[in-house]
Amino acid sequence: MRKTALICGVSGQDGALLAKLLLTKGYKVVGQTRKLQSSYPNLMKLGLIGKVDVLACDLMDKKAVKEMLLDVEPDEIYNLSGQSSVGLSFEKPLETFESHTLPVANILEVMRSEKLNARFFNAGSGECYGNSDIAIEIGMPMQPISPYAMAKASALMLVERYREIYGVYACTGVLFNHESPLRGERFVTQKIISSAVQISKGQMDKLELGNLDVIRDWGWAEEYVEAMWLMLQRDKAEDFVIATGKPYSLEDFVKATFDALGLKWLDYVSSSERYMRGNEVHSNYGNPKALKEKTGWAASLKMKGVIKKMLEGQI
Ligand code: GDR
Repeated sequence: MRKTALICGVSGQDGALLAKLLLTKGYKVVGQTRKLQSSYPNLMKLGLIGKVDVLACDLMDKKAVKEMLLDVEPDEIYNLSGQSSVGLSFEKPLETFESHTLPVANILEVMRSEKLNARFFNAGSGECYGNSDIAIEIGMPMQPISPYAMAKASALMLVERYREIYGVYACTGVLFNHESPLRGERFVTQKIISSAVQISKGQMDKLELGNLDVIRDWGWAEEYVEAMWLMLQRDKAEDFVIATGKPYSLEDFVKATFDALGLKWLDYVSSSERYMRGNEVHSNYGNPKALKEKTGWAASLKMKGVIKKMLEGQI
């Protein structure tokens, strides 16, 4: 029997990449978006227009969520919706909080009350664990220091408790930074790649960034959506870290990008207060060992591989 997947937040980077993956696996893919739009750039770039059934639903509205779930009857639900920029969450704290917690609460509550026979994946974030000098694993204490991280931490706890108390099949993939050419320029990797390419073509001469000392774990988004799918194929719902396990500084990322284009980064890049955050997580990287043990998944592309692929997507 052909399975049906419902992807909440189908128009974003991960939503579009997951839709592509599930279509190749033979799923019927229904994609939720807040409002119907005249175009879906990410779906278009992946050649998915007409292949995904896009529907509009306000995930903050429990009644609308219930109608959608009863109508679509999904076997698998993936929640990739919400305001995903940590930086922007300092300017829009409440909107960010609601955008990550209410949809999860509504989906879980409908699954519980209607006894839905569906499996639920929620996109979590390594950012919830705050600053850590060691690789983050499930079970470590969460220390959210941004509005975004507080929202994601609350959603993770909702999933955990609904699983524990009500036996709902629900799990969180604690995702670390994962990139692709579908990334918007609000995120630092796309900003660096796009600026470095323009600098190499003589169309730009300076790049201003914030804190270059931060340590992050950058992987390839296409591989991360595979991990999401694998998590829902298990008999038991469990939370996992989805990461490469390799920490790099932002300066490493900048240098490797400029090196790949034959440029000296120090000639072009500066650090400015303008791009610093109200509260910054200095070091944040994950330990993907548990996921590898349970599903065989491991990230094959690490930072330099990610840069190479992003440059290929740009030039
Ligand atoms: P992040 O991604 O906050 O880690 O969240 P982002 O690319 O925005 O920032 C990464 C790090 O780079 C520093 N930085 C800058 N960031 C931006 N955007 N622009 C700059 O000019 C700049 N200069 C330095 C940031 O301060 C930060 O430390 C991403 C998102 O995908 C989340 O949704 C996801 O949950 C986490 O990754 C894991």
